[in-house]
Amino acid sequence: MSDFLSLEPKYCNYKNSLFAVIPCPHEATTSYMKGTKNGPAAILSASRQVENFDDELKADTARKAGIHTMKPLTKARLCGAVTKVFKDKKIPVVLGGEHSLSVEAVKAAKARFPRLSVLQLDAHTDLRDAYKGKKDSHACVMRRILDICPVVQVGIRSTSEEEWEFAKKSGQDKKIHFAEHLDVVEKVIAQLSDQVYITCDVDIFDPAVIPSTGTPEPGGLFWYEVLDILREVCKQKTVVGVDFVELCPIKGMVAPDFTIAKLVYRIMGYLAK
Ligand SMILES: [Mn+2]
Repeated sequence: MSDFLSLEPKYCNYKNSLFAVIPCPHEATTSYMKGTKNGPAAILSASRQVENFDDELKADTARKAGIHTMKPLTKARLCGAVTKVFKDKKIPVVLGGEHSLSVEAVKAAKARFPRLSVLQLDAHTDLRDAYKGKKDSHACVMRRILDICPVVQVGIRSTSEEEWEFAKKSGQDKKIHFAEHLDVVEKVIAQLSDQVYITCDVDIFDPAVIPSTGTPEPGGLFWYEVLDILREVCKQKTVVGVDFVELCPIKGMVAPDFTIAKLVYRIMGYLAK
């Protein structure tokens, strides 16, 4: 796998970099389209085509902050790796892989940042207690994360009766923001604590933008709508780590891979303020 942006050594050595990109090509419980294990490599490869000069921020984030790319690792090693990145005062940027891996990163974040909350960008609530007999399924990831810390959910347009009943009973329904209501940023900011971990399932985007995902849902967000949320959260909160999961590259279709690579770089720009 190539390094993010394939930077010159002085801008990507571990010691001087603010960002640690962690590829985690985990895939075990995907339920519809397969191939998210190829997500990290596709994002890294596409990142080589991203301009280092950010057109929104008018800055070269890589030179300003440094971006180190780690060797790909398994889900079992993710919590330990993220813990070390926090200890070294860096921001982990995890590239998946299926969504279930986020639990490991959030565990590490909660240990370091006790007031942690999670912002989930996703088409699906992922609040099932178990799916196909598995509690660690990608369809249950936010239920597992709710056991660790509060969660605010944005871009949602698919949930099951079981999940909705659970959400109503637990009060989580107030923190579920459906995709049809876009004017939610202020509410989201108010519901998050000051220390935030962002987990971004790429199916937050409309399938017109990102068809390359395991469980696509119509009615998703577009580029500037996703940026508007991320920009404001990064401005008003201490974002301690992020992940981008569930990209399922389609051979010969590079636009979605490039879109996520550019999104990863943009959020680094927001955080390198
Ligand atoms: Mn999803």
